[in-house]
Amino acid sequence: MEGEEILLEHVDMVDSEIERCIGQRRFPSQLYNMMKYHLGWVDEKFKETKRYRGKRFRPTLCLLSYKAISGVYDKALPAAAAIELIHNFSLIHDDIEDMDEQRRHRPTVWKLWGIPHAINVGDGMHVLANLCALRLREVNVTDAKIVDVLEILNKTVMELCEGQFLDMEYEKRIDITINMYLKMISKKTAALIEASTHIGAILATENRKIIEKFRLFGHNIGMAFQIIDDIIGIWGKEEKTGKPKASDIRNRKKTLPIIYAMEKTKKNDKKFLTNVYKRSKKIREEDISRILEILEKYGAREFSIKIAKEYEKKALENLNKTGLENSSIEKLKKITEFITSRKY
Ligand code: GRG
Repeated sequence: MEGEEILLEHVDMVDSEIERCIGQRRFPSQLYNMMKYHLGWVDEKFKETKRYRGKRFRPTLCLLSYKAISGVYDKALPAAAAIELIHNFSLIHDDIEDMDEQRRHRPTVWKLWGIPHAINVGDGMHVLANLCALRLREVNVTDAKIVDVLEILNKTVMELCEGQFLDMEYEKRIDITINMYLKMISKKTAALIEASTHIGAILATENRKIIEKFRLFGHNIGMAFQIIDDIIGIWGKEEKTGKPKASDIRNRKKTLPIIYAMEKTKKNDKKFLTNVYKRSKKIREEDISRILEILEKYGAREFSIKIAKEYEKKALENLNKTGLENSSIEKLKKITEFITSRKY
């Protein structure tokens, strides 16, 4: 089974658990329908659909980390659902902050129902994540472990917030180094992926050494995941990403290929990049073409792939150091491979 199929195998399991949590709350139905829209369960008229769900990559990592140690999924399900809700609430807020009009090939929540509703839908989903995690009581997880899980989840949301802050601040600056970028993505993106494997392991074992290896496994895939996302944000195909071509250049995002090029370029190329990234008016098509040429000239894509591969290698090393060998470990390896070869 390939990485993508392994993710698909877990989508319904995660969504049923989220549904158990949301399903208990029905009024006002429009509020919950907007959440269901964002999760890809209904269309904008609130009619059922299943076409626009995300990859459910983080909860799958949580479930498989748990299963790799325990042999079953049961006790990890409420935590996996909570993690997916945190991811989705942060996307709703991110779309507002970036004024993005499309997500998963459809209009964003704020675009359809306005910013005030979207803020409320996102905040509600954030709280539901904690309520979902509290369902760990119903699968007989000890109170001490539930507190540990809630602490990790809430510290992780704080890291997301810090990472998002840095990302927005860096958009206004042209002196961002690769190290500053790596620190920012470790908070904005890797923290939640790290929490997924960490929590899966915490729920399954008391063995500190194994828990730590799973945490580091998640951290390293998280770093690779964001770097690949940066590559897709520049070179991804519109039909796969649902976003315009070179969308991160259009939005002047300081992603790894751009930061690398800013460090490496000389004379005219450097002057050009600095000028475009300093300006605030809309970026022109010819500027986008020239930036793409510069990135090509300095090997920015190859450099970024190399760094992502290094993180992938570290992720797999940590997984091997758990000393575990079973079908769930094999699936985690396949998902890791998928992350660095994905096109969307
Ligand atoms: C308001 C307390 C508070 C926190 C939120 C908005 C925010 C702070 C953080 C944003 C973090 C963010 C959106 C990071 C980007 C991570 C990323 C690469 C998302 C795409 O993930 P995929 O590809 O999405 O897994 P799918 O669609 O598959 O679910």
